Amino acid sequence: MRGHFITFEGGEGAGKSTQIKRLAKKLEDDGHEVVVTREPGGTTGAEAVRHVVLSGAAQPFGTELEAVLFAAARADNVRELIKPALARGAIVLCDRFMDSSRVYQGASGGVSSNMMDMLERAVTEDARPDLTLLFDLSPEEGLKRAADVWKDDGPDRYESEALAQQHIRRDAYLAIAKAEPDRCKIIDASKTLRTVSKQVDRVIDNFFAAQAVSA
Ligand code: Z5A
Repeated sequence: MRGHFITFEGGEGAGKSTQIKRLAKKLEDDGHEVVVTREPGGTTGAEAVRHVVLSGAAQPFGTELEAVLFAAARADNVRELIKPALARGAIVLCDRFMDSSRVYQGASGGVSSNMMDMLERAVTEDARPDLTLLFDLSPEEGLKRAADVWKDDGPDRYESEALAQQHIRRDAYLAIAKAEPDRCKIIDASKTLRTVSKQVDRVIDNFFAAQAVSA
């Protein structure tokens, strides 16, 4: 038995966490086992790596090393949390996954596609997302929303980068969605909370309907 692996991607402040929380409750109310996780993080080891990469402590060692650290955190999350949950038949909702590495370390970080492909294959070989919701929002609006939740902590290593970098990431996400239209569905995250929720529910309903047909 295999469950369903659904990832949520997008730039800063796009509304992923808000929608994951809402959707998890809805699916649980419908009787599903739901496992929510995030990247970098999700397990004790991966949360430790999260602190290192998001504080900027690894930045002086270069983007290649950061890519390796994100991959190491992902390997732990996949092995300890995601694969066991999928094997039980659970629905796994993951806040960021492999596309974040493609976009942040690859497209905007300048790590070679050879190295990114190698890391992705090594870590996600038998745990590929069945569905990815891409929350598309202008970086200007996303950073405005994210700033509301920074409070005293301030921006992290990626949020503090120049707006031009954030535009490169948005374009890279849209290119991934174009290249993999079966897996990736674009959500217009600029809409109201209510409208975004409706878009998310429609994508999820279509996904489960398609799964039921192919079962
Ligand atoms: N990273 C990487 O470089 N490589 C990798 O492989 C991975 C990650 C996995 C993790 O950040 C960072 O790690 C990330 C990339 C890098 N870069 N950054 N920054 P994180 O986990 O700390 O944060 P995030 O993933 O960027 O999430 P976020 O900024 O918290 O955004 P969000 O989860 O998409 O949004 P939210 O928290 O749900 O909403 C933000 C605010 O907007 C909040 O006040 C909401 O109430 C509000 N909101 C939500 N929806 C709406 C709508 N529709 N209208 C108006 N306001 C809204």
